[in-house]
Order: sequence, then structure tokens, then C-alpha cells
Amino acid sequence: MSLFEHTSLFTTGQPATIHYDLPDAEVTLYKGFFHKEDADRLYTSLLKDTNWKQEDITVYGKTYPTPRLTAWYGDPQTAYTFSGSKWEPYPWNADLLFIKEKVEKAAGATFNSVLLNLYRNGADSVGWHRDNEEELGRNPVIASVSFGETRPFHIRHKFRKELARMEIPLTHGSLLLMAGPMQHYWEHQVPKTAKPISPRINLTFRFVHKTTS
Ligand SMILES: O=C(O)CCC(=O)C(=O)O
Repeated sequence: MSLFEHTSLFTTGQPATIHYDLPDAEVTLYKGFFHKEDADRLYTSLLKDTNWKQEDITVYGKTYPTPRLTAWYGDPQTAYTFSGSKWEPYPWNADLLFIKEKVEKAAGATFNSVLLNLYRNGADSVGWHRDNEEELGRNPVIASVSFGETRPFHIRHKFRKELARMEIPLTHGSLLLMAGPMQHYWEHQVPKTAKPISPRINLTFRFVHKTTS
């Protein structure tokens, strides 16, 4: 069964690994990082088995429902603060540990938690932000895995407005590694679209330094 178009070296003739040459950032995209069979299986089971919730987000003192569903998983006692909310993690499950092990090898880093986002349709999105929370430390390595509908990942330099904004298509089964000082200098977003599209799942693996007692 073919759920989503799957981009790899073998289907496009394009390089499967792209290193983006950007100031103040180390960004590498691995297309088809997961084989199509694994990507299809993980998409289906994560969609069904994740503890998805629509959390509230507070922006400039006003509270809104987040325009996507989220879930936070990780080692015991890793808690994550995002937009004024503190999330306690659910324990790892077999799918998440399978993905984590593969991305840790590629990243040469270890992760103790993962934020999952479910973009149900084109009205779901995430606005411009940096993953620069204090508990992620200086120059965090963030491994971003995508399953399902391809959505464009926009990045822009926060301080050097003369640099062009970039769009990276995050395809089914891809891995995007973000490292170096990127989270201090570059913002990212996944914009809304009016197109009728299928759901997309994104997982960002992180290492949270500060733990709760
Ligand atoms: O869905 C994505 O690709 C981005 C998710 C994101 O920005 C985040 O989790 O901080």
C-alpha cells in the first residue's frame, strides 16, 4: 500500500542528503531516511496510538487553542516548558524508541525527549519561533522526523534581514538535523495552506538538561 509519495535517491536521482550552506547554522536534510515500509507503518501507528491533545498557547497575554495536536514523550523527570505551559512526558513506547535509536546514530547525539506535532490538515500550523528554551542548552542538536503529507519548513535569520528566507520540503520519512548556533539565530515555521491535504506528523527529538525534582 502506498500512503504518501516517498522521496529517496532511487526515485528522484537527486542526492538523498543535502547540507545547507547557511551562516550561523548547521542544517542537513536526509530524504527517505526511513524506508517507505517503515515510514508508512510508523505514520499509521503514531497517528492512532499517540496521546494527542490540543493544548492552549498564550501569546502576548491572550490564550488560544494551539493550531495542531501535540504530545510530549521522554525519560522520566524530563519536563518541558513551552509558551508558558509545563509538560510532563509520557513514557517512551516501541515506535518512538525505534525512531530515536536511528536518529541518534545519524545525529551522533543522544536525546531524552521528543515533541510530537500532528497537523491534521492545512489549517494546522506552527508560527515563527526558535527552539531556544533554556533547558535545551547552548547550540542544541534537534532531530526533526516527518511522516505523512509534505509540508514546507520555512526558516529565516532573526537578525540578518538581508538573508533570503528558505523553504525546505519535509517529505514522508525524512530527517532534518539542526545544529550549531541555529536555534539562537534562525526562526522556523510551518505555515497554513488552503490546499486540501492529508495529516502530517512531525517529531522533534531534543535533550532537556534541566529536570524536575
Ligand atoms: O513540524 C515541524 O516541522 C516543526 C515543528 C516545530 O517547529 C517544533 O516542534 O518546534
